[in-house]
Amino acid sequence: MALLFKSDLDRAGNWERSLKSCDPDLDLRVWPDAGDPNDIDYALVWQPPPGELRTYPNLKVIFSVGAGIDHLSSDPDLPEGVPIVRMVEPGLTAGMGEFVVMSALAHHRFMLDYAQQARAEVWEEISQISTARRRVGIMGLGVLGRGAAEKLAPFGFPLVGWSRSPKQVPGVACYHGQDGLKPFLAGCDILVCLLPLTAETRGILNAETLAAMPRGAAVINVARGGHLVEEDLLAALESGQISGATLDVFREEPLPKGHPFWQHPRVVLTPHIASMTIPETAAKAVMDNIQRFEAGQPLTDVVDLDRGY
Ligand code: NDP
Ligand code: OXD
Repeated sequence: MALLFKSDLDRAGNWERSLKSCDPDLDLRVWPDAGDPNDIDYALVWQPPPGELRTYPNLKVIFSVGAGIDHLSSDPDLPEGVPIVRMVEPGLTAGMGEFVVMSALAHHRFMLDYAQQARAEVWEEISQISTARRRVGIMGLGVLGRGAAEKLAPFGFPLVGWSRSPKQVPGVACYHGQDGLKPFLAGCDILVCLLPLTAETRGILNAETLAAMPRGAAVINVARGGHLVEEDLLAALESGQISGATLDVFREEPLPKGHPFWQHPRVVLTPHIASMTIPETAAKAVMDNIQRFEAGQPLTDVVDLDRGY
């Protein structure tokens, strides 16, 4: 059984060590040294070159190093009939929860305003409001959205959520579908986007949806850059409809030099690091799934390519 591994983020070799510690006999091939393509049974990959996965004729399962699979589904030459498994592992969920809490608290406690004041050497208080008066909305109530809701709950923010199908999440007022979108947005003082990027969700953060939020709301996009119409956010920041944004993902990554977000006083940006797959915990999730598959049991976390996530 041979596993091909490809990620540009294994600078310390943690993945190799972690996979081997799950199964010391694992025949691990690290891309581009795949050896005989016929040997490869499984691939664990992040952003493989388009067409690459088709060159392994005996490939049984493709594992995504990330929770998102748009780096795979965008490949027009993906091998047909090979299941794709997205990453679900506790380290990734925990990291996202931390980032969302940090960002929500920063907007709640006016940190953008204080940063601007500090640059202008202004010493001025802004009245504090209770978290009970700051509603946080989470678009996408999947593994990461629900994980973020759990981490936000103890702070006392009223939580609302939006998903494709009806959901019941303890402590979260849940909306779903197109009909639920506007009522959901109307209750978001801080909006967190944790949707997968699909044909339905591309461009979902746009002039219309930003206008449907309460005036002065904040946006946290930790999903994909393709969810946000960047020009519409810039206009909404300009008009004051949106008071600030935390952006971790962008239409083009790395964010091009000279992009207006870089210097924008109402934008906090990070280089797609809201959360990271942690090799130690993720290797176990992948190897457990492979073991299940080899034992003839169903895989977990398989992507429905028709749905797009
Ligand atoms: P899941 O598949 O577990 O959850 C997706 C959620 O989105 C589900 O609740 C789903 O609804 C909802 N959804 C999908 N399509 C629609 C739609 N058209 N309308 C309304 N709701 C919809 O994904 P994860 O939580 O694991 O991950 C979410 C995304 O986070 C990833 O796809 C990735 O893009 C991003 N990500 C970003 C990272 C970063 O560092 N910036 C790190 C990791 C992930 P339903 O429940 O009804 O199916
Ligand atoms: C992911 C990511 O999808 O890191 O896991 O963006």
